[in-house]
Amino acid sequence: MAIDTGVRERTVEDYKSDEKPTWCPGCGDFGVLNAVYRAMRVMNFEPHQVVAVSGIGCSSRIPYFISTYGFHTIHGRTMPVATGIHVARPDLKTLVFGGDGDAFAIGAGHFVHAMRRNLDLTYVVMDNAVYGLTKGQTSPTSGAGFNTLTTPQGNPEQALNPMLMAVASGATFVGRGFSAEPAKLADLIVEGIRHKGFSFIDVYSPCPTFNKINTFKTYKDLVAPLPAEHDPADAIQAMHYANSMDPLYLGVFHRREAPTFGDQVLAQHSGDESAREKVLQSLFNRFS
Ligand SMILES: Cc1ncc(C[n+]2csc(CCOP(=O)(O)OP(=O)(O)O)c2C)c(N)n1
Ligand code: SF4
Repeated sequence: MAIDTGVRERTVEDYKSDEKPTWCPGCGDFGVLNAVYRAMRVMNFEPHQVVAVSGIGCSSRIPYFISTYGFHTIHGRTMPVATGIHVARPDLKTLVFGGDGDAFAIGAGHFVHAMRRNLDLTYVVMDNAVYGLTKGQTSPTSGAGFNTLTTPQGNPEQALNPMLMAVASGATFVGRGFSAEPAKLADLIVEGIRHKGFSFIDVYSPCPTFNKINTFKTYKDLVAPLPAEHDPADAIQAMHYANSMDPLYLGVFHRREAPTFGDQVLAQHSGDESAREKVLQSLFNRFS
């Protein structure tokens, strides 16, 4: 479908592509997609000013369903590709998507360094605590004891806590949402997009087909909004709430201001905006 470049007040329909989602009925990723459409409408983005980047996985199909530019990359390599797009075209809004396997297993190294660099990107991870696309193996966020075809005696590993990892790695915006609450999730995504710097949003997005433990009901019984007195600038308090397993808090855990990767590079070139073009041009010349 041709991308609409007409400037006007947008509706949610403007961000829907002609492709219908191929997810299983009841998949949590529908709620995330719904929230993304809403967030894009609130931002009133021009579709041609946005790039949706993803890895491989059921969740990573999301760029097909959004009427913007899209890049369905390879498993675990969203961050290198998104970094390249962002550095080459900082005028575009780069939104990054993936599953917990894509982000925290094969992509874990890239994830940490993107946060440490404070790239001005928004990363939405659709966390179902399982590998959905490959039919139900454990992922880094699967709980200990989780029984799958590859762990018939139960998962012998402890689950990784992505929220702790993000705060500790220097992410300047860390939030968590739930796909059963798309309106609140949309607000969270909007906050992440408006944040200048790396925004990480982990979303409980159940896989009813392959994960019978981390279900909608499991989360509905456990989730709660972060206490009103929580100060997101306080990283230690953010980690305290991230460590809680009951309740599982939702909302903005951590937020702070820090120079972005782009700010730092610009400062090295004495604020010369054309430096980026010159460096990129010399790279293109070298490889063309
Ligand atoms: C380099 C590489 N290794 C492994 C795979 C196989 N593979 C495809 S998707 C996937 C994991 C999917 O899980 P997740 O990222 O959590 O996404 P979900 O399908 O659950 O949304 C794996 C291991 C691959 N495609 N490429
Ligand atoms: S296998 Fe799971 S994650 Fe994949 S589409 Fe089906 S419900 Fe969603």
